[in-house]
Amino acid sequence: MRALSVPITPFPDQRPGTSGLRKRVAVFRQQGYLEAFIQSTFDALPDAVGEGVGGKTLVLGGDGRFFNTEAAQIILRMMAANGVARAIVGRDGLLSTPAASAIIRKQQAFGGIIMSASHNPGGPNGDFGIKYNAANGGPAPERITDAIYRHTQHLSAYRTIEAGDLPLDRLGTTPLGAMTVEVVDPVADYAELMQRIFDFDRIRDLFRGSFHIRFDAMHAVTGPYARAIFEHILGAAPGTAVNAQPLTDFGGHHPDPNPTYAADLIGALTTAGGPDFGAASDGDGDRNMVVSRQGPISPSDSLAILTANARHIPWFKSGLPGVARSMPTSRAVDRVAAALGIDCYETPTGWKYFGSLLDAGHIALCGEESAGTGSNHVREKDGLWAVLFWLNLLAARREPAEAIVADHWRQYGRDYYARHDYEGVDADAANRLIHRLRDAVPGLPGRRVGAFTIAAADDFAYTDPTDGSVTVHQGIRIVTEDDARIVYRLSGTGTEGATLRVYLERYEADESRHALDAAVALAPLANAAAELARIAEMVGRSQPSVVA
Ligand code: G16
Repeated sequence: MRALSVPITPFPDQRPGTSGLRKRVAVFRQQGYLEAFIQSTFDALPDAVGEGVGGKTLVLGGDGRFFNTEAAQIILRMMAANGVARAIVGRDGLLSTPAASAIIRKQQAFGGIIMSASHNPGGPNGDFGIKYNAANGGPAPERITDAIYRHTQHLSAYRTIEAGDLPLDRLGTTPLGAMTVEVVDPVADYAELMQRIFDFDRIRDLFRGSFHIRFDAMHAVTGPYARAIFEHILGAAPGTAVNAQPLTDFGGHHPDPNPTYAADLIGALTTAGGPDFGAASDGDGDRNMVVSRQGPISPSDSLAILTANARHIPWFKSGLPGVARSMPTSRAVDRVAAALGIDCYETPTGWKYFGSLLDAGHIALCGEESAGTGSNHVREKDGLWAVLFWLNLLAARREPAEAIVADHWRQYGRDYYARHDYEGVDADAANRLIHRLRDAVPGLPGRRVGAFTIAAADDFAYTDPTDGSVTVHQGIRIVTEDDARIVYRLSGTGTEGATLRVYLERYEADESRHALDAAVALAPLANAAAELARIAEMVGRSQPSVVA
């Protein structure tokens, strides 16, 4: 097979964000666009980690969205041309993000390439994305993503080989040039890992009774995983996994498990005679939503409840060294960590910040408000793992999920929480709003806004305790005298304009006030947040586009 070096002009817009590079499919399909990013990644690794991909094993898989299989073939040819010795690929080019992380770790691979734009819509008019995961199985740290970006700016050619497409629908090993391509079952290693973490016998017992769950795979990558694990291994009723066939356009839906896009699931749970427990995962299987018969359990509460109940899980039977949450996630887990006498770390948004704490053994459990929960079993957040954690908990406590939530609030108090997103706003206007707040920070303490008096304000900066690296400008934090909190930050994952996120939380110790609607409980704070940032005036929106 002939090796080729194809000349190329750089694409200046290839800066990887929170989760790699995400763009419209049409952008990725421009001549040489995908290739430029992949070649830059390969070229950047010697600078960033001291070694290149030559002679190494790499893992490849994606969430099955439009362009997934085409991209897999392009990437495999480029891996072969760049001297990779062995490529491990999920059948049909599929691997959930946590399963890719698990395989990288199990096979001690050098790294992996994940083709996904996570929860963003798919199809020819949707989004595509690429991210590089390092040898620990986690998202590339900044020293790698910065090096990739530098290389994208002056790349002049990419390397590939002349070869036809490989049959990725068949398990087995095929040579591609001097490289070996191993097509593996995307579910097998992951399912085996889950059985080492949770008490599957206990969960099987639960399903033998009258207990029913509904898992919505949203036509994304977790369908085959959910069928295999819930229905075949754990004995849940056939049909437990709905929308379980991965589709390239996710059935025209938005594969984002939140109350807006998973409204059907919430409807089913809150209707008399419906299932006892519900859950959903996103495009690439790393996010989770869990739903009791009283509606969705907020990701921040879920993290706190899992931390408080970790002792029920075999994997955590010797306790937790510490936990972590991203800064905008509610402080519910902090209260549990304090009661358990363990450390609680507050990190910037982005799973990679948890990775170094997990690698160093400082924490074993972590999560974020954006529907991500995970542990030291892989280095990505893990949707199905979170659902299994809840099932193991329900099986151990033999109480309904809503009772476990109410009991938690009784013990620790309730942190009312909501996120208001202003999507697709003008990027310059959104940046001006954040800069204005940043400049105002020193003068905010003591100032009144609506019914609140500001006690403290800062622009969140983080020092990684493992290597001392400092990350600045991670969001404006405002804490009021009665300990309510407002956070403003711009999303790092959108593909159109900017998304302003406003995070609201208020603590309520009084049990008789735990059953309020979160929107009602947070309305005065939401008004204060809009007023303080002058949102309507600065970005021209009087209402958020999504309330999560
Ligand atoms: C990614 C990151 C998460 C982050 C989320 C939202 O998740 O891995 O750590 O919380 O984006 O980020 P932002 O608020 O900047 O949009 P995913 O599921 O999109 O890969």
